[in-house]
Amino acid sequence: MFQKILIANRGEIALSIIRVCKEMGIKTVAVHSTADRDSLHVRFADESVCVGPPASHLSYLSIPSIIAAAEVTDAHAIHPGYGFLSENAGFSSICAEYGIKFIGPSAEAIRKMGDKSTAKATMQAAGVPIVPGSNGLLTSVEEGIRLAHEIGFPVLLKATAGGGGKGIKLVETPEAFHQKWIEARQEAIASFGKDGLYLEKYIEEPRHIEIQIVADQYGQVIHLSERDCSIQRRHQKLVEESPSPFVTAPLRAKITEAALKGVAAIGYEGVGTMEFLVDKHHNFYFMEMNTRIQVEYLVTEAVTGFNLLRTQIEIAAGKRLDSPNLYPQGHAIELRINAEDPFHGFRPAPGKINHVHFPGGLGTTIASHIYAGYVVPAHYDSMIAKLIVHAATRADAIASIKRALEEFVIEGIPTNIPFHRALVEDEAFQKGQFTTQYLDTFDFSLLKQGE
Ligand code: MV4
Repeated sequence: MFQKILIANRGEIALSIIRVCKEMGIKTVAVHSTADRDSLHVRFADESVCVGPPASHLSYLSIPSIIAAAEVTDAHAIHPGYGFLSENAGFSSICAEYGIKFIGPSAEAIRKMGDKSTAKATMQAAGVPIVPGSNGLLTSVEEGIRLAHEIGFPVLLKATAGGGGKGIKLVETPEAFHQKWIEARQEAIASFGKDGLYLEKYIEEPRHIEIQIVADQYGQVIHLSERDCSIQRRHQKLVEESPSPFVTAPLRAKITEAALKGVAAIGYEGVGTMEFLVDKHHNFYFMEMNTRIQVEYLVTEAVTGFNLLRTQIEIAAGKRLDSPNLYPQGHAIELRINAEDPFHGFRPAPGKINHVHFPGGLGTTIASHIYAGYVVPAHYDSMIAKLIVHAATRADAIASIKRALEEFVIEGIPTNIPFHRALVEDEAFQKGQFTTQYLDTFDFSLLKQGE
């Protein structure tokens, strides 16, 4: 087992990784920017290294600074958390060159899944259902138009280097195709420096269902069932739950089997997520694979009792998986609490937190790095806490989460808690009737100021 791990991240995920390391008897090194000097991850770790100024690209994304921090502290492994360098194939391979274990998959696996068109082709070859569309990249606008006619409009043009909602254009008519093609290519070059586009049939009002998988170094793969992450705003997830209120036992059996088959085909190591779109007829299609631990991992930990962060470290150290596939027990829901103002278009609202009170109670978990007096920096993601409840049934979980939201106090900066309070009162949410388009028609005037 590793004697010392460097955590190349900040916020609650850095804290959670440090906690797990302590329980495993592993020493920890925190890295931080100058903006995060007073952060809890710095205080909780055994050692810390300042890796640069506030801007992420000069600190948490600075590969030379982070490798140097690992070298000087003699850390033999790096946990990348989520975001930042977690899906950076170059970083994974540089770690390997320096004899530092990257806690995650190989550079090759990250690269293969990072190119969305390659990922799709790989999964199709493995027998995983994919959205009908082009076989690989489009080679001309004429080919695109011909194919779109075959598939039927509307279609989507997607940048192969995209993901998480960036670089996607909806094309509703043949007349609009040429213009959208030009826009999509320009955006792809500007955002990713890569112009490759592929075409897909547009799936209307789908659900976003993802399967948590875990693979060891010896080819063993298990799944930990699904999460429903359909409730998103501008491709930012706000609510995640397991099990999905939409997924039936037969659908669960098929989708988890497909996820396992796909992961087994790519020689994968570590935790990962297979994302699927599911239409109203229960047809499901592979969308992309995330090759990291995700923000919503606690939902799966709650319903399975499986320690994902600990397992990541054990697998990286060469331990064999000895768990069967795991299915949800009871129901878990997570709400992401962000420092943003829901009364002003959810604009980011960094600043000083004067007072906090976290909810508690059986089955109520808070994952957060904030405290009274903490200043939320403007330089990073606006997520400041996750509220997770676990109860016997979905109705019980909703009752707990309403109660927990009543207790929750954050003073000094606006947060999206008023949005969550309105959401949990919504009838469609309570009935589990929502798709990825749910928030497009949500009545935000129901939000109440104050409290
Ligand atoms: C789609 C789709 C409908 N049809 N692909 C958005 C994020 C990126 N990962 C893929 N996305 C979508 N791809 C086809 N063929 C609809 C979306 C989509 C979406 C997907 C998941 C969660 C929220 C979403 C919100 C809008 C659009």
